[in-house]
Amino acid sequence: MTTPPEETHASSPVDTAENTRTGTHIASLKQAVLHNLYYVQGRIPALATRNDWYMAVAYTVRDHMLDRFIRSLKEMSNPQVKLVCYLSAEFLMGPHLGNNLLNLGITDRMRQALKELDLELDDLLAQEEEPGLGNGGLGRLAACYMDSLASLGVPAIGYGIRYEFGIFDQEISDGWQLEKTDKWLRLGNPWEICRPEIAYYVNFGGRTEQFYDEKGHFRVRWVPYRTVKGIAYDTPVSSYRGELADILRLWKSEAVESFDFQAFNVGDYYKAVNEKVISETVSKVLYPNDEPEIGKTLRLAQQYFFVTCSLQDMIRIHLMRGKSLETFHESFSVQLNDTHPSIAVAELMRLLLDEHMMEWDKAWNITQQTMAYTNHTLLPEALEKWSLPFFSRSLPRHMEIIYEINRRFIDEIRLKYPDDDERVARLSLIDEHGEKYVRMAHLASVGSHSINGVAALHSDLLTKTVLKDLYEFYPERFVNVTNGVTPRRWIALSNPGLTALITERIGDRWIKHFEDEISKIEPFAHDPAFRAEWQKIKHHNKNRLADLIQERTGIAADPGSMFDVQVKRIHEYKRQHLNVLHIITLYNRIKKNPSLAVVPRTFIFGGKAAPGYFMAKRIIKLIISVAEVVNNDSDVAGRLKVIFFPDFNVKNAHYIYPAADLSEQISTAGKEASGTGNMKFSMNGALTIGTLDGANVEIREEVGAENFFLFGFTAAEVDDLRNRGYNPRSYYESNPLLKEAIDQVRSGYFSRGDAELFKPLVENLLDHDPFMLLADYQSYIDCQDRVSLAYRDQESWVPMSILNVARMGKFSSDRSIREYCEHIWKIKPAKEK
Ligand code: F58
Repeated sequence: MTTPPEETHASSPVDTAENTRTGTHIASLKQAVLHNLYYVQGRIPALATRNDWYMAVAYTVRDHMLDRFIRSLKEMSNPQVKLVCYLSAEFLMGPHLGNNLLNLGITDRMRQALKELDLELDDLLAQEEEPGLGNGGLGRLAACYMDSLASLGVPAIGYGIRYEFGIFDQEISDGWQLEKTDKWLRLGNPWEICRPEIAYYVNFGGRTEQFYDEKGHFRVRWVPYRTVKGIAYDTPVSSYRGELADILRLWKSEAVESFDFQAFNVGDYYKAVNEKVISETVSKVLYPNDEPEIGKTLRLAQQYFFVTCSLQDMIRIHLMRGKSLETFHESFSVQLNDTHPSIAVAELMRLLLDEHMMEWDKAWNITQQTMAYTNHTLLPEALEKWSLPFFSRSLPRHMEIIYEINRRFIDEIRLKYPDDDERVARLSLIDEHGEKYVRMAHLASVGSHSINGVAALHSDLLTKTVLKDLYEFYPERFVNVTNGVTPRRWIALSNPGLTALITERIGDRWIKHFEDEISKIEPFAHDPAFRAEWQKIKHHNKNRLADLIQERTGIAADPGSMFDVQVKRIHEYKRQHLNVLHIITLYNRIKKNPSLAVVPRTFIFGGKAAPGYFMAKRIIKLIISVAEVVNNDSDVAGRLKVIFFPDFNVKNAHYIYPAADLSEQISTAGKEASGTGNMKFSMNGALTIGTLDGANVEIREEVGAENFFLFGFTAAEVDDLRNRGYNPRSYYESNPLLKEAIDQVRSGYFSRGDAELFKPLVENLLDHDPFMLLADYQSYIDCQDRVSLAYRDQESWVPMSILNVARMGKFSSDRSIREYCEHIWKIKPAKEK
C-alpha cells in the first residue's frame, strides 16, 4: 500500500544547506527539532521530557507554516481582497500537530527524523492536549470550515474566544459523570502567537449621555461602569498542501492597566487586584451547555467581548487598507455562527454611528450587507433570549440601538401587514409576553442579508416553525447550506489504512477534491481483492480501538463483533436511551434462549452531559448500569458488550469513527438540525441506522436507500401524532417486549435492586415521552434485526460499506464552503490547481 505522496520540494524560499529552520529534508527536520529543543525549550536531549520534545516538534512545524501565514497576512492587507470573518463563540479545533504535518506533507519525514532521535511520532501526537474550545457539533463545524476555507484559498479569519478552560474533561466514577477542569494551557500552547499590540477596549454597564458635538451634531456617548481589554492570539490554519494559511484569532480578556494604577495610587491594592481578576474572568471558561443559559451574566459579557474585539479589528484592517467605512461590506463578509455573536448587529451599528459618526441609514445598509446568520436548532427552548432589564444594564447603548432597529422594523411590518398586531408581537425583537426578553434570532435575522439552516430538512422546517414569521416577511433571505466535514482530518489523518488503500487505487486527488474524486472507488465495490483489503483495514481499526477501550475502561471488546457506535452529546432528543432499550431487548432474547444464534455486537457509547442536565446524567448511569449486567452475564457469554467510552473528544474520535460498523443516528425526526458525526461515520465505511432527521435524509439520498437502515416516524408523522394526542403508555401496554424492558429498568434489575434510581427516566417516558421513544421502539427493533441479518452476510455488507464512502462526496465541508461563497458571501474561491 502507498501513502499519499508528500511534497518533495522545499517549502521555504530559504531552504538551503545553511538554513535548517524550515528545510524539509530529514536531516533539516532533525536539526530544527534539536534547535527548538535547545533554544525554545531550553533543554538538551538527555534531560528533555516528552512534553519538551512535543513542544520542539510543534515549534518546528509552526515554523514551516509561518511562510504561508505571513504571505497570507500580506494578502489580507490587499484592499481588493474580500475577507470572510467567521464569528463563533466556539472553535473545536482538535489536536494540531498531526493535522499540520499532514497539510504540510511532511509526516513521514518527520517520523523518520524523530526515529533518528530515538523518538516515536505517535508518542508525541499522544502528548498533545487538545484545545476543547467548543461543546459539540457547532464548534466542530467551525473548525471544519476553517480547514476548508484555507484549503479553498479563501482569505478568512475565524474570530472567537481564547477560553482558559475549555469543555470539561469527563471522568466516570461508579457510573456517574464527574467534570474535571480542562487546564489545556498548563504545559503551554505552541501553536498560538500572542499579539499584545492587537488589543481593544471593551465596555460594560453604566449609562449613556446625549450631547451635541462641536459641529452641532446630535450624538450619544456611552459612559461605562467597567472597561476590559481584549488581546489577540493567532493560530495559523494551513491549507492542505497549498500556499495559504488562514487565521484563527481568539481574544483573551485582560485588565486595563489604568485601573490598576488608579486604585494603586490611592493605596487600594486589593481593589486593583480584584479588578484584574474580574477582567480576566470574561474569557476564563467555556459554558458547557448544549442549550443556552438563561440569565448568565458572564455569558452575555463573553459574547459582547469577542464580538466587539472582532469588529474593531475588522475596522482597523479596513482603515489600514486605506478604505472608507462606506465600503466596509465590500471588504468583509461576517458569518454569525448561531445567535451567540448576534450582538454584532447592534455593535457594528454603534461603532459606525457613535465612533465613526455615520448616519443611521447608511450604517444600517452596511450592517445588513455585511452580516449573515446561520441557525443550528429547531428546538424552540434553544433559541437565545436575554431578559430585557438585564440586557439594558449590561449594554445600555445597545439596548437603545435595538429599540431603534425594532421601531423601524415594526414600521415596515405595519406597512406590509396593516392592522396585524399579533404578527407585530410575534416578529418584534422584544418578546413582551410576560417578562420581557430580547430575541436574539430576530436581531440576527433582521440585521442580516442571509439566513441559513444547516441541512435541507432543517432549512425547510425553519420556515415552518421557529422562524416562520421571519420567513414570511423576508422569504428571499432564506437559504440552505447543508453541513459538511473535512475529509483531511476525518479520513486522511484518522484513518491512514483506508487513506492508503483509496490512494493506491485512485491517486491522492480525493483528499483535496473529495466531491469530484471519491466516487472513483465505486467500481471497486465489486472487486474481491479490494473488498478483502477494505475488511482488513476495518478490522485493524477495530483492534486499535479495542486496545484503547481496554486501556480506558478495562473492558475487552471483541474486534470480531459488530461495532455499533453512538457518540455525540448526551441529550434526550438524541435518544441514547432508545439504543439502550434495544440492548435490553437483545439481552432478554438471549436470557430466554441462551443458545440463540445472535450476531455478536459491541455497543460503544460516548458523549458528555451538560453538568446541570439531570436526565442526561441519568442516561449515562443507565448505560453503565446495563453494561455491568450484560457484560458479566454468563448466558450472554461475551456476545454482547456494552461500553461507555469516557471523555469523548476530537482526539478520541480519531480512533472511534474509523472503527465503527454501525452508526447510530436515531434522534426524533425533526429535532437534529443536521448532525455531522453521521457524515464522519459514513465517510469511514460505517452503515447508518437512522431516522429521517437532519442530514440523514440527504445521506440516505446520496448513498442509496438500499445502503441505509431507515426506521421511525417522519417529522410530519411525529407532529401529527402529537397533535392527535400522544399516549406513550398505550405503546407500553400493547408491546410485551417493550413492557418487559421498561419494567426491568424500573424494578432495579440493572441497578442492584435500586428501584428509585431510574424512576425519573421511566416515569418521564411513560407519562410524557417528549421524544417519542416508545412510538419508534418497534420500528427500531425491527430495523436492528435487519442490520444483524445484513452484517451476517459480509459479502453484501462490505460493498455497502464501500458504496457509503464512495458516495459521500457531497458531505465534504469544501462543498459547504463553496456554497457559502457563491450564495452568501458572493466571492470566488482562489483558482485551484
Ligand atoms: C448543533 N448545535 C446541532 N449547538 O445540534 C447539530 O444538529 C448540527 O449538526 C451542528 O450544530 C452543526 O450545525 C450545537 O452544537 C451547541 O453546541 C450550542 C453551544 C452553545 C449553547 C447553545 C448550543
